[in-house]
Amino acid sequence: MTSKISLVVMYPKNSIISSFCLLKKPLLARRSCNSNSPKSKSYSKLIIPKTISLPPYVTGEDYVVPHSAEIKSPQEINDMRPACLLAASILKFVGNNLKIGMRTDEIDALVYAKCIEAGAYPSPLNFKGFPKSVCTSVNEVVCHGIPGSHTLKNGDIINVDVTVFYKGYHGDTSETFIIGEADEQSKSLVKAAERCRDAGIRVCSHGTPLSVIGDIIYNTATEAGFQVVPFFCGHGIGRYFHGPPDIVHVPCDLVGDQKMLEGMTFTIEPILCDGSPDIRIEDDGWTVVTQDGSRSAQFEHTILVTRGGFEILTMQA
Ligand SMILES: [Co+2]
Repeated sequence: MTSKISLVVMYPKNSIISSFCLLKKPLLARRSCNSNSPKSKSYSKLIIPKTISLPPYVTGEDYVVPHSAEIKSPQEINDMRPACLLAASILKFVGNNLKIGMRTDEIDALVYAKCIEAGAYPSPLNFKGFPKSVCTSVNEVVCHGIPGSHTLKNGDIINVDVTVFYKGYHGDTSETFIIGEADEQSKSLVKAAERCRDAGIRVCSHGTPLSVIGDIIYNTATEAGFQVVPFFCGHGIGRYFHGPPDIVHVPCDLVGDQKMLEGMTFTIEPILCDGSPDIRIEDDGWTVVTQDGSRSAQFEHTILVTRGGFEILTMQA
């Protein structure tokens, strides 16, 4: 799941600046960049079995998201692995079961059932008021789509974003799937989004500036003829769902020269669109759509920075 950017003047160099209001928030507001303020919060009333441990934002316990990027110990990394692998396996299961005519709330039910069966909590459920267990973002929906009555049609593209809370840690991964046979433009958009994520991952290594991720993603998208939606970033992840560092998917001077360090875990999750990257948030306070109705695609992994490179934690062997 993406976190919302509120960095000042967040836009790719040499590109048309979007007028979206997030751009104008003061830098001081930066740490609130993970916060959403839905106009109507509709918390789910689903009953979670007592055997499943709940994240603090559900129990109401105090918990501290670190103020700076956390360096995890080898033990903490090992403790986090099962959550990441579980998220990957649920995403794969969902991907294998998508079909024309399926409603997005059936996908939600699948994810919920798979989590409960594994003894995990579906992280999006009641996270800042998100009402479902997974985000399903179809076609022009950029991210944070709420599963509902939308029925998948031939040629749709859908991002399914799975995050689980398991054994005290979150693991976060998403993919965009093509339903049936899509047109060439959609296919190349989806391929480019995956390439961008993977290019962003490949540059990760101890000592590399975090800003390099946005540079390579932006260049890769541009070469493919697509734009990166700049308003949503990857995020540090661990015992908390969203924390520092922000992983900005476009070149941005304000990212500064912070370096990746061995033991950091964060997500890389660029969103590409085949039209203007301007967005609008719908009245439910969550669903983000492109202003011009153009399609968007996103891929995400949770990664670990290592001494010599990276490890993709949400990749199954
Ligand atoms: Co995420």
